[in-house]
Amino acid sequence: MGDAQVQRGPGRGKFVTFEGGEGAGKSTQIKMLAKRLEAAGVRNVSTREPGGSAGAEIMRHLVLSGIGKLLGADAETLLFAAARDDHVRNVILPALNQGSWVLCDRFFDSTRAYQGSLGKVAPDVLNAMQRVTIGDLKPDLTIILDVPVEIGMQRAAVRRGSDAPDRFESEDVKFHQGLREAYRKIAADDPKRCVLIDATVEPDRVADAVWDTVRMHLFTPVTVGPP
Ligand code: T5A
Repeated sequence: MGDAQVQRGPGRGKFVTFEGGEGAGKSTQIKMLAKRLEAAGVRNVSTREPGGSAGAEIMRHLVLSGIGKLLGADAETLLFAAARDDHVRNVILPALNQGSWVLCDRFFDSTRAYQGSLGKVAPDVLNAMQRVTIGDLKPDLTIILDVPVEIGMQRAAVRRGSDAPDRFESEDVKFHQGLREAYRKIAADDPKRCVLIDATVEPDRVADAVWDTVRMHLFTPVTVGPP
């Protein structure tokens, strides 16, 4: 993240990340949460990984083209890390430091699940990449949308229509099952930051669960003083 600094204190925006397998409904829920925050007077920016900044969007085309599969999991991790570095420096930190909330579709938990658990990249490599790209920038809240593999893959297929499946969509059912388990473990290992939400129900009901979670975790309660 170069010279970019994480500011602390009440003026800083909240950083919320959305995670889950393919077709879990992350983009859908980010749009719905952004509207609710807007209505509540909370300035917010929606972004995504890989991508979200000019440099990282170029990297997005590269990684989703499948080149990482040819290079191997360690090199693929470096590509995601390079994209994240650009994104954090140019989009996420400036927005948070200006007091805006940031809603991000995937972040470092995706690297831990896809490249770590599934790609078998060693934890010390992941930790080193994390130190370089995000330093001590951690999400204030991570919402993990949980759906059975068949439902997620079916939704992803409907969304892409006649386009070819990308690098990870074309992996087999066993891969996607492993992914679901990896996310469940991430949620269990860090219960203060991560909340697992059942995303099999219709979008409005998932959005209600997301909103309750956001309010409970991130809205400062109004303290009523003595009369
Ligand atoms: N990756 C990424 C890594 O390997 N390492 C990393 O470090 C990072 C950052 C990114 C790929 O890169 C990998 C992970 C990914 O494979 P992507 O194109 O950004 O690829 O794709 P995804 O993040 O997987 O997102 P998707 O677009 O596949 O899924 P979403 O955003 O979870 O789902 P969404 O909202 O687009 O919904 C999909 C469809 O389902 C419907 C929607 O209308 C849409 O048609 N839908 C629902 N239908 C019924 N009920 C609901 N509750 C629904 N919610 C949504």
